[in-house]
Amino acid sequence: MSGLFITLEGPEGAGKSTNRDYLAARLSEQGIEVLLTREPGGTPLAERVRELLLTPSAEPMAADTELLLVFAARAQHLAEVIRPALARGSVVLCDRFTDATYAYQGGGRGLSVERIAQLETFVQGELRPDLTLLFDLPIEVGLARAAARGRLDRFEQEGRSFFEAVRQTYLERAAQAPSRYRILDAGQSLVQVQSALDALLPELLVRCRG
Ligand code: T5A
Repeated sequence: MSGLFITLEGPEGAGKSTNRDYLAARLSEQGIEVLLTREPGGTPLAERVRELLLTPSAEPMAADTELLLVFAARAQHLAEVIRPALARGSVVLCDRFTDATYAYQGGGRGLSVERIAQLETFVQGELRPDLTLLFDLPIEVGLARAAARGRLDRFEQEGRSFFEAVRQTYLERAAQAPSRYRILDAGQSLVQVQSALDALLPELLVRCRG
């Protein structure tokens, strides 16, 4: 594969989608072919799985069901979108990927890291993100941003301890593999976050032109 796989991660309301679009515009201006996508989702079938995962339901979803649905959607997304784009040499900017599974299903739900790692290898083989931008911010700031948009999805209805575990897991993973992660302070104003992204741009352009 010759493209570059960049993921954006972080707790709820961290600004991943907003900044994914901003970064895509900056890279496109420089003549880089960028593919924007997201998880769960990214294909029609995977978007249907996303609906199952995000829509609140009277029937509680078992944590293992949640984990398997996340990876089922990912398998489709990889086959249909991510692997072909990387093979074409595109830069793929993906709003959440498997770090979110470690953070939400591992940290938040308390599922075994070993089991997640087994599924990761089963579904992805050796494919891992080349670079991950972690948008970190205090839980209450992100939840307030999410709440300001209106109705909360199934994950956003979780309690504070769930999101603290999510945030902590992200930070621990970033500390374990610092060469893959760039941590941005997403609690700042949007202008400040985007100026931090601008500061990363020269490095990103070098890697995109690889
Ligand atoms: N999930 C996902 C799993 O459990 N396991 C997995 O493996 C995967 C892949 C997906 C859910 O699925 C879970 C995690 C999630 O709960 P989602 O909608 O993709 O849901 O993720 P959310 O985090 O819920 O998406 P949000 O849209 O809430 O957050 P974003 O994308 O981080 O934030 P964004 O850009 O939409 O911004 C939110 C609001 O804040 C404003 C924006 O304008 C917007 O209104 N904003 C700022 N305001 C002030 N200052 C800033 N710096 C701002 N940045 C953005």
